[in-house]
Amino acid sequence: MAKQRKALITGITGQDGSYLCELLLSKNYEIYGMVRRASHVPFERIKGIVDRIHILDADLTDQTSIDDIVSSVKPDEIYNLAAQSFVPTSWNQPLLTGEVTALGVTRLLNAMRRHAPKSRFYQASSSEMFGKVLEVPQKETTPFYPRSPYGVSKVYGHYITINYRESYGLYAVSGICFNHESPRRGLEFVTRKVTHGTARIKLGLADELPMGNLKAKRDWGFAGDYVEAMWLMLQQKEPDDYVLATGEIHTVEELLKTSFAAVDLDWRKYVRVDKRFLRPAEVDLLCGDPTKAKRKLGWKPKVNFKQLIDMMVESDLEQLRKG
Ligand code: NDP
Ligand code: GDR
Repeated sequence: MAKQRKALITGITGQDGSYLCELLLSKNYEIYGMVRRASHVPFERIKGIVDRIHILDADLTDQTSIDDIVSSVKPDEIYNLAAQSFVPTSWNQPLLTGEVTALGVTRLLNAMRRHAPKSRFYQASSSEMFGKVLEVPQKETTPFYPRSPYGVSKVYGHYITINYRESYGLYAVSGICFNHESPRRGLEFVTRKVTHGTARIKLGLADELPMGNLKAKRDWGFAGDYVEAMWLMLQQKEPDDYVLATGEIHTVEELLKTSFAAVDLDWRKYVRVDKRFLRPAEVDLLCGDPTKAKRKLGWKPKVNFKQLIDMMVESDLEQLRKG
């Protein structure tokens, strides 16, 4: 019988961590989830599976704790999904964002180089690196022009991953992921804010939804599809970086229209623009070209935009009805 493979997932309590964990459990991996200390139990997204995995305390800002877990587990695969991932917060906390989202990658790569050099490493890079885009659609070779401290930190994480691959011969790769969403998306991100807001209005729990830039265009997919590509990227013969995207774009306005239409409401009656949600520097348009991932990994997203938003509205209605 084949040896059970061990995966270390940072950010396991986040949206992607929870889907990836379910996927790897279905493939019979032994899962080690890195969790930072909190004053509350942060297992909401993994509550159904937490008994089937090992939880390890560490923080991406603390090299000692990372060294300890990598040297004790010696994982076959490491997925670095942890980050300060909310773009607006990165202007309020630029140094923390740099410590976690940028330098945290180097800390983990250092631990892998020292204690598990045969491991395979996935870095969660982001379409935010393209920022003020220099080409449409964006592909692996498109130059970066980040527009926020978050985007700048992700560019660092991206290049340090390539640098450790080239300097030390590690199997270390980056998935340049475009926005991916789900019913488990944090409430502050635009899709979940809209679907949760729609459900609250439908159920009479709110009567308006304050929003930021309605003209922004994004390439939105389903998180469950994207974690499959992350896994596939670590199963290849040669380490390489890939754009993960749907190739289809929608405006925030279209998102509002689709979400409110799912409950037979007209979004225009409830939405108002509130300057508090505008950003110091905006990313106007992101549209990914997933051709390389399709060709080399055989990956393509299965859930389309309308199915995704319908799924999220349905889930928010159900959760709010339960109270
Ligand atoms: P989430 O914000 O849902 O999850 C982030 C995770 O990082 C949480 O588990 C959080 O823990 C953890 N974390 C934050 N700070 C630290 C720290 N100092 N030490 C250890 N863990 C920490 O993000 P997503 O799941 O949406 O995204 C996963 C990754 O992919 C992130 O790196 C994100 O930047 C990147 N990405 C996401 C995209 C998307 O559309 N979702 C697109 C492109 C890239 P806690 O629960 O304690 O807060
Ligand atoms: P983004 O996601 O910044 O692309 O980063 P977010 O959902 O926050 O914003 C998408 C676009 O919607 C516009 N917008 C609003 N956004 C929020 N959050 N709230 C609003 O009220 C609102 N109104 C309009 C924004 O201006 C923006 O243009 C996400 C994160 O998951 C990152 O970690 C990841 O790297 C990128 O996606 C790819």
